[in-house]
Amino acid sequence: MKERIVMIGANGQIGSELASALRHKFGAENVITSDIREPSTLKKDEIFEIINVLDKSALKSLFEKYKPTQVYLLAAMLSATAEKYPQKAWDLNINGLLNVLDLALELDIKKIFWPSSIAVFGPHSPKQNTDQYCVMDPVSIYGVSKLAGERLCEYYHHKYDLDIRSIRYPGIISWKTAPGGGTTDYAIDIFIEALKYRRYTCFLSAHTALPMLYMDDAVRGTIELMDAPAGQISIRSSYNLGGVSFTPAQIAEEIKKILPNFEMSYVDYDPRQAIADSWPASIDDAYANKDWGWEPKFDLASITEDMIANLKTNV
Ligand code: AKB
Repeated sequence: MKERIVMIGANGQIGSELASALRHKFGAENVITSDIREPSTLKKDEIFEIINVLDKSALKSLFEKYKPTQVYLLAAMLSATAEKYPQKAWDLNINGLLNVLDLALELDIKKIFWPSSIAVFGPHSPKQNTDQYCVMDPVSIYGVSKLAGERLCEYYHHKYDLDIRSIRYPGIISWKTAPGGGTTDYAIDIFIEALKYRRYTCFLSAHTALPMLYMDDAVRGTIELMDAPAGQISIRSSYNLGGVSFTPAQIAEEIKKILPNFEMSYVDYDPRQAIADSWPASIDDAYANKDWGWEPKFDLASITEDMIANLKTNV
């Protein structure tokens, strides 16, 4: 079957890189990107539409116009911004998802991708190698909305047989597109400031370990999950996906190997610390490995080398 993809929230960190990979795989004419604003660049053969996922009738017209076989819903408010606007975060993260799920049933859209997050875990979840199935008591509104979203995904799969697939993304590190409003954003900011000023003041404390993933791995993993035969997908809430795990102190040490005069300092207090403290330090992704062969390729050293090599020419 010829695939046609509509991506919602395509201007964000993951969307912009995933969209180019999907255009490469399926052809630019078969990937329609959308967001609430025009993207900063758009090539001649790329199709883009302005859409707000909360406007259900506009969303319906978009789906009727392009008749997608797959929808990637990436519009979301991330953890730190969501704490400032909890109602808006809930509205976007949950009602946006419900609009897509309902329209998928109504218009017979076959496959959906929706991103969850490590934010679904909480203070009573195991900290190290956090299991796919364990206590989940998120304390951030972002985590609460992602956990509720996971339950909706599983419900729509079991009740209506919707082929919905999802990944609990850790912090995603990339050099092409900046993230916005996340707790893990320091792991990108640090490279930009290291190259510009040779110093960085981190908003998380030196020994806060968090799970992270390089964008190349995140894009490849997402496409591998979407390509896997439906029979191999045993999890319809969202898959744990591991990459690397490190602290601000460890990434600073790695940067110093390439930029020896780099200096790191830490703020006394930042509200994002409480969010980070409630999240896992590392993730057990055995199900993703068993079900669809997931293996990350980038470690901290190769991430650091690649980030610096690519940012050097842009910063
Ligand atoms: C955030 O920090 O909010 C995101 C996430 C881990 O989902 N990067």
